[in-house]
Amino acid sequence: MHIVRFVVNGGQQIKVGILVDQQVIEFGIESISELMHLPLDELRARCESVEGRRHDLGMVRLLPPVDGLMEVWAAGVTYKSSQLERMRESRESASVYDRVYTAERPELFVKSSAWRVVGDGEPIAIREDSAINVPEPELALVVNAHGEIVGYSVCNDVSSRSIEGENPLYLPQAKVYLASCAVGFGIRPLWEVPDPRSLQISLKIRRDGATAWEGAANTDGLHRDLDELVGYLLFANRFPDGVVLSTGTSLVPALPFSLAVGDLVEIEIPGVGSLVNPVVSGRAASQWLVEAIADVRRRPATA
Ligand code: DO4
Ligand code: MG
Repeated sequence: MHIVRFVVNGGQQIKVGILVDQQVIEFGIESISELMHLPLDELRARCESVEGRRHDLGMVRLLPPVDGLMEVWAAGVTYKSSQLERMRESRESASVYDRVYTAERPELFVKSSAWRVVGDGEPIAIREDSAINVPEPELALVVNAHGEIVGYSVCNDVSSRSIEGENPLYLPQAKVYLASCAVGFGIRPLWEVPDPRSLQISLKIRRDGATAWEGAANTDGLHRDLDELVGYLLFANRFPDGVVLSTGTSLVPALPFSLAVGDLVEIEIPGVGSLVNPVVSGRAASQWLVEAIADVRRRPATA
């Protein structure tokens, strides 16, 4: 089962439901945020008793499961490979990555507000002023307004390695720009994921009909507890509509690999979900995100 946000094909009214066996069943509400107000046990009861209108999957368009006041945050340098690659790209600032990997306090940063999140099949962007750009496939935690992890999704923390590598203080520009954050097609509820610390994460980058890069990892390599990451995120903050916390990447293509326009980035976390996005460049190519705030039909055709 996945909790999904969707519109019926060609329609404008956003709905929320569950996706089971290629069918979407409506909850009778219009936002994921509303579900995030429920404590975990009530959310589960709601999901297990949903009886609304049904749609075949082919008759709906799935939207990213993030809305309202929800935000996407991300953790960094949570896997050894991420620490080592950051140290390689950043030369004289290498020690900051070394220190944060072993520090008690994790690195956490704001990745996106809800409206800026790209969904499955929609284009992600690389910056025109960045030479080296990578996808970062990550397990994302979905946390409700009460601070409970209620489910999981897939996040692509698309990043500029050259901008971050120049100076770590440029991290917000390397990480937070239009179409730099993609989230999978739905939320796999917590009660259906027996062990989130033993999930395969695979990444494939297709270019001109061939595989330009591929790799696989497992969340058992995550250096932090999930509750510890959520604990730090909530320590001095509140998320009245819930929050998505991406847990960091362990798949970083070695330098000087960079994403290119026309690439197709495929991420899969079996048991959680998948995310496929073509790559475009520049702000103009992602203007649809701004237009889609008022009209969901402005979202582009999906890959
Ligand atoms: O320190 C930079 C960010 C690292 C990151 O996003 C990751 O490890 O996934
Ligand atoms: Mg990341």
